[in-house]
Amino acid sequence: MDISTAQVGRQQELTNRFNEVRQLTLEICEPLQPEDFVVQPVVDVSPPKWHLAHTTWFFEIFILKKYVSDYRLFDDDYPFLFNSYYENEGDRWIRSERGVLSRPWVKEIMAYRSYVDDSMLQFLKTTELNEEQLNVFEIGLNHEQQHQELMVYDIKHILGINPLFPTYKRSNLPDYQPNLKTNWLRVDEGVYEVGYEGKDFHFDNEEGKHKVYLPGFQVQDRLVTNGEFLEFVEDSGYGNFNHWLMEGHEWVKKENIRAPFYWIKEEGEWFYFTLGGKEKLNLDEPVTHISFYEADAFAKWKGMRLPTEFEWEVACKLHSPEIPAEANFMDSRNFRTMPRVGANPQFYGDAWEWTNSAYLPYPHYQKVDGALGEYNGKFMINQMVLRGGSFATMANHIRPTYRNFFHPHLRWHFTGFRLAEFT
Ligand code: AVJ
Ligand code: FE
Repeated sequence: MDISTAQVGRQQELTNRFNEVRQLTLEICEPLQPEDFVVQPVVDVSPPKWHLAHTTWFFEIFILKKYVSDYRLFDDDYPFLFNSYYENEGDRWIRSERGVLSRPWVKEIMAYRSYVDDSMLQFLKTTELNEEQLNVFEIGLNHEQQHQELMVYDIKHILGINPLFPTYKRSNLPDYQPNLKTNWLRVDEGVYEVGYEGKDFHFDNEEGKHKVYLPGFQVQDRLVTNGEFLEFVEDSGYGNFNHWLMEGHEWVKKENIRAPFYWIKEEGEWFYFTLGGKEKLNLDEPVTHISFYEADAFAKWKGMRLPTEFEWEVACKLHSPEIPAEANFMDSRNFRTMPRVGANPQFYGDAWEWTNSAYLPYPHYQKVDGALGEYNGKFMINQMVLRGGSFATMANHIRPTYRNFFHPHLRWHFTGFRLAEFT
């Protein structure tokens, strides 16, 4: 079948983006050794090998199997291994045991990727995609970008619990002039609009522009730093139950938490594990690897609070509608948080910001029928919303309306926060 001239350009662009996204996943794995691909230190971490296959399975099941009539699965057993959580797609291997599978080995999974890549490119070259197919294609690309970020969290965890503190990739901080002055960004009391509106790609959970009432408030124009968080640590912040939500306090006691994840105290000096190995704690960088509970306790210790996801979005759209050039995303391959430089507010990149909002559906949220309806909607309970992206997010993946979500106790991902207060 021929592709109409009107759509040739669009499909060529999709082909280029598909190649770019698939390639970046491999680039992220380049520094890894064979053994790194297999381990799963905790249930939240997936072996890099699993991510390589699961992102491939996604295209195979939701595009090739569905829309290419003579398509043959690469391996009939793979869907059982690489389906993550889609009940509509049938039985699957248990999540907590992903790290016990030495087979299929990495080379077989690379062959799986090539096979699916070839089939996808063939499909794009020979078939005019309809609206539904174009949309699923975009979801597949954005899904792989989410997994690229998850792979960086997981690789850091795999290396970071190793007493040898192996280096993923050296990345020396360039000479920098940090701007640690806090400006407070004000937003007047009023009714504002939040949620996605437009024609570009977005996830279903950010859809449905709607009005919210916000009392007058102000937020910091940058993330809280390691230096500031250290003051909380040294002021016995973890030990004073007055700062903590009960769930958080119970978590601190049960897990014996005394500092952000990856912080190490040796002979009175603070170090932390970075993707560049073990380093002296840099006080100027945004703090990361803190749970929602820790962010919330810090805010209470300061006599302040975390912004809600709506306050965050409105402040971002008002004070930083464009992504500034210095934003620290995966694009620059820093693989670390960076001190804030320059005078622009810091809303994008570095670390995802915990907000004081539960992850709930927006008004009129409708999950689509079938497996893809399971993508975001079924997680709308007991998780908190995070905004803004991290140094492992690609700039073309983020928007002011983008809603990430995680359970409040988790901190192996790149989390941070800013403070807010009513005016
Ligand atoms: C949006 C990051 C919470 O980790 O499960 C990956 C992303 N969704 N595959 C997750 C996702 C489907 C999701 N988060
Ligand atoms: Fe997934």
